Amino acid sequence: MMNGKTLTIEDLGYDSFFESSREERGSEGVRVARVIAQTRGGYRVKDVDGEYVAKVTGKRMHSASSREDYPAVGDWVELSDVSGGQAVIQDILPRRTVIKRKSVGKGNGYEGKSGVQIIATNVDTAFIVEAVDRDFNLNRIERYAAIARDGGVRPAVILNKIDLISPEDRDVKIAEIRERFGEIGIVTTSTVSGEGVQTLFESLEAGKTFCFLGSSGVGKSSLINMLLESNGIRTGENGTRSGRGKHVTTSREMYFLSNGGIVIDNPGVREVGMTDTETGIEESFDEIAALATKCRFADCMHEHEPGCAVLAALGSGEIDRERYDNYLRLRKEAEFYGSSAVERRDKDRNFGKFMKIAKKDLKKYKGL
Ligand SMILES: Nc1nc2c(ncn2[C@@H]2O[C@H](COP(=O)(O)OP(=O)(O)O)[C@@H](O)[C@H]2O)c(=O)[nH]1
Ligand SMILES: [Mg+2]
Ligand SMILES: [Zn+2]
Repeated sequence: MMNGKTLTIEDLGYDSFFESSREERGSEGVRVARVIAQTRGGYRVKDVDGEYVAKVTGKRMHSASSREDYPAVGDWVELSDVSGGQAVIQDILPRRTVIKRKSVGKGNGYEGKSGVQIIATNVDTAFIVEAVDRDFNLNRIERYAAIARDGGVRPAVILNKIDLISPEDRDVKIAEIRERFGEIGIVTTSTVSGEGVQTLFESLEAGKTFCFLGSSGVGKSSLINMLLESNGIRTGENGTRSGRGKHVTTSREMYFLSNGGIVIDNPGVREVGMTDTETGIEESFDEIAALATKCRFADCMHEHEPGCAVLAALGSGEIDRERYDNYLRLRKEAEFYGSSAVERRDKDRNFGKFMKIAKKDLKKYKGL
């Protein structure tokens, strides 16, 4: 595929990490493929020989205790019964990284109305796509950065739609991001002028997996369309070309670029909830975490405790009020999503719904 060469398993993102887990499991002989799309009815998986429509086994379905036990886009899975474009997923190889969130929107049965939703797995870098127009929001970038770091994934920022603002305003936005996030990678792009898309393309290293995160409408799919077309991207007056906006993402899907980069697109995410772990938050607020080590009490919540170094820094202006408020809000959200009874009940209910759909599919699919 790559420049006419034969497709190798490394082109799909496979490496020694997955090879060693196969060795450990003693399953080197078992056929593996990568999950490239999740649809209502099942999965699409790909190996060097082709693509297959795949379902999970009944046995696996019965032993699954949470949605995280199910395959997600990015997973390496072990297959059986590969024939006629169909296959059966027997197991998932251990994940190197997992990007997940608390789902708060309406799910499709696989996701549920609430509960953990896996966005993508085995991702190397998450690009947080943010548009520079009126929706630009540093707090949102912060949330996405937290869920990426939480899953062991390095975040970077794509500032898209820069055709809509002046170079001066763009520099202001870049400075704001720098101030909030320090050394994070930033690429500025426009799918209208083409500016920056080549730079983005070149940053997508062969055999590595990238995930585009961001609200609906920021331009994730437009960017991926442009990246797919590019063997060296043209710049300039292509604002009216028919390709723009032609593919609308309705499901998670993985794309293989001509330079070997692997990109996962995501359907619009209305709101980003936090997962129940707080490590991602702590890492996104390094300076607060650093101050917290100087608080008098080890379990200081930095709200009203005496001897609190965070409150002292707030008082002296060393950290700003907005950032402090944001920290508290994210933390509360994480606590809220972490363990409410209502949530667990909803999760069970939605999991039940998922099982019903899945079992119906299973009946339709002969030979299981
Ligand atoms: N002005 C401008 N519009 C863009 C740009 N990129 C995407 N759009 C438009 O933004 C809208 C949403 O784009 P889409 O790629 O579907 O966003 P997604 O929901 O993040 O996948 C579409 O109407 C695009 O044409 C850009 O760089 N500049
Ligand atoms: Mg899209
Ligand atoms: Zn404190």
